Amino acid sequence: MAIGQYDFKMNRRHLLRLMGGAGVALHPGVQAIGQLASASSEDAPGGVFVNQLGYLPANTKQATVRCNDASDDHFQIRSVQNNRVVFRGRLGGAVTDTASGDRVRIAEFSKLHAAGTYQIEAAGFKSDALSIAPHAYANALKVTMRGYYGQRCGMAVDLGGGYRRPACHSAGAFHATSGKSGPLANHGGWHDAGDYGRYIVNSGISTGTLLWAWEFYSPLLHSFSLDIPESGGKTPDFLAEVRWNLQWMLQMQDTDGGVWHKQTSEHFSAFILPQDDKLTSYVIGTGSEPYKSTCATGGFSAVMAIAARCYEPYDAAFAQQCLAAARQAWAWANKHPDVIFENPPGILTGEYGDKHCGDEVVWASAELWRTTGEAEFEQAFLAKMPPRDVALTISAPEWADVISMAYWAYALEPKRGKPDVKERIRSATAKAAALLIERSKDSGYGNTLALADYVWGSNGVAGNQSLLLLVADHFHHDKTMRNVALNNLHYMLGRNCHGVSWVTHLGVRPFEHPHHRPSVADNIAAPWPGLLSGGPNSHGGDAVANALPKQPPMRMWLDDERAYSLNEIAINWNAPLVFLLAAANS
Ligand code: G3I
Ligand code: 9MR
Ligand code: ZN
Repeated sequence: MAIGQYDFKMNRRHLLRLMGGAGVALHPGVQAIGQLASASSEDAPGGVFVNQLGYLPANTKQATVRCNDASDDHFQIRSVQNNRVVFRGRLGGAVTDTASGDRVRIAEFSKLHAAGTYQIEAAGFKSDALSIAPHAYANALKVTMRGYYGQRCGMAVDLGGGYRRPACHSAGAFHATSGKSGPLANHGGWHDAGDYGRYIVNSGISTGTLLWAWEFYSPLLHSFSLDIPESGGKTPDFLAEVRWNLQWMLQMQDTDGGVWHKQTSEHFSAFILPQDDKLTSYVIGTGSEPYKSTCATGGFSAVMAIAARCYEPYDAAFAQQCLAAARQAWAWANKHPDVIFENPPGILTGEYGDKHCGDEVVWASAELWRTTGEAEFEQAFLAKMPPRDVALTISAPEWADVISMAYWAYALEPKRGKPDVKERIRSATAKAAALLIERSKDSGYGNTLALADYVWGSNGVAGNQSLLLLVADHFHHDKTMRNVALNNLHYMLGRNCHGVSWVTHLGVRPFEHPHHRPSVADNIAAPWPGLLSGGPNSHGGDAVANALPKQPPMRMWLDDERAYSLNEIAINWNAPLVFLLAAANS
């Protein structure tokens, strides 16, 4: 069946739409609590919404009950094993949740600590089976990290369960816009998202976040088995997976130290499997001197500096190579502080057109200082701190803005550095965390998103807000910060107005139709595992999203593989999720 340009797997919802003909309202396409969720929040079916993977015994636990105001004030929790009621509580008052438009009440059951499988009964509804278990998220961490293995370019991949494919994109070349010419062997990396491009700016934040997870949660991740081809080697699995991408990033550095912005075909491929995509994978530059971009080079430098620390104990030669690359990139970025990348004529793939590269370069200075202790890097960092009479603002990082990672890198250094500067960063982080904690309290579904945060990739925004909270917890040892960070995990895994788990293969009602070429083009009904949907986006961005009737922002999502501004997956959205899951397992 051809929809638009591409063939998509037939699914029931597409069929319904086609039968209804053009102009039929698109329904949020995921089953909520046994019924089809309807298009408007007023007639959305009620239900009890929880993290479908359950909760950790010691952490806060809340469910959202969507119900009418007249409902019984009391809720109870019954053990599935013996049918006994083990917990009784009173629902919070009914409130209208602005983000979803839903009338909701909160069921608070943090005091239920005993491991087991339960069902919440509230307002005439029953929740899904709900587990409380110390290892509730162990599998999720493995599945989401293996999601990266599934994204590997340039080698055969086998995730098990039939999710396997041969090597892809072996035909590489320098595009004329790169200032070089000729063929190029494929050097690995991860496909960015639902497309097969590889983009340095986005690789930078993704890889940096994963390496930070390694540094924060090292004892856990050190012994963490991923079942990847490198398993059993000297390098721990987690670092081995990340190295696959670093290896590609290293090849994107020119001999002058600058780093090309991306490696993609000239336009997006059709919805075919990676090995069937025969478009040349070009190293693409700005089209004129100096061809490389500052944002790419700055982010690259930061990541290579982190890598030099992480790989030192396992492969000193590789660590040295990363450090040398970081230094060269740093020098190039200082020589060329504002080369912005825009897609040159004829290039139609993702732009990642970050207009401000100062933050990437400051991040590089902080990471290089952390790794080497050299004064030049510290001075460069300190020179970019806002003056004392200007407030220091910490915000959740995103692909176009990594300044907070720069500040945190400095404050995270345990031995060296200026105590007053570190204190300033720590207290600005606490302030930002406090704001997120307030938002979570105000949210009917417990997340930390402001209404303005429902943009393309809002689930990534939620993940990065959790990252902020976890960094704040690291600085201040505040349980609330960690609990609220976990609230976004609960939101992503089912406690949301769609009653959906936004990670493929996780929970009882995971989304099924990511904008992800391998998932659409293979012969398996379920998508590739461990991938986070971009999530609700109230601004549109593709034809399907643009045709959605306007609703409150959390409702602006659809489980539709055509809707890339709502339901694509991307390496920079999975990364903070892995970080959060590593925290949850530590
Ligand atoms: O930050 C602004 C916000 O201030 C404003 O209120 C809001 C209103 O539209 O927009 C916000 O910016 C949005 C930005 O994402 C947020 O990060 C832009 O509108 C939106 O267009 C932009 O979307 C980006 C998208 O590419 C289009 O350029 C996504 O961040 C980015 O994740 C996505 O990346 C694509 C790659 O290009 C190609 N590969 C797939 C990948 C994922 O979809
Ligand atoms: O598949 C592409 C996806 O990875 C990108 O995020 C998105 C925005 O750049 O574009 C998708 O490709 C679409 C293209 O932009 C327009 N024609 C249809 C393509 C596939 O749906
Ligand atoms: Zn590939």
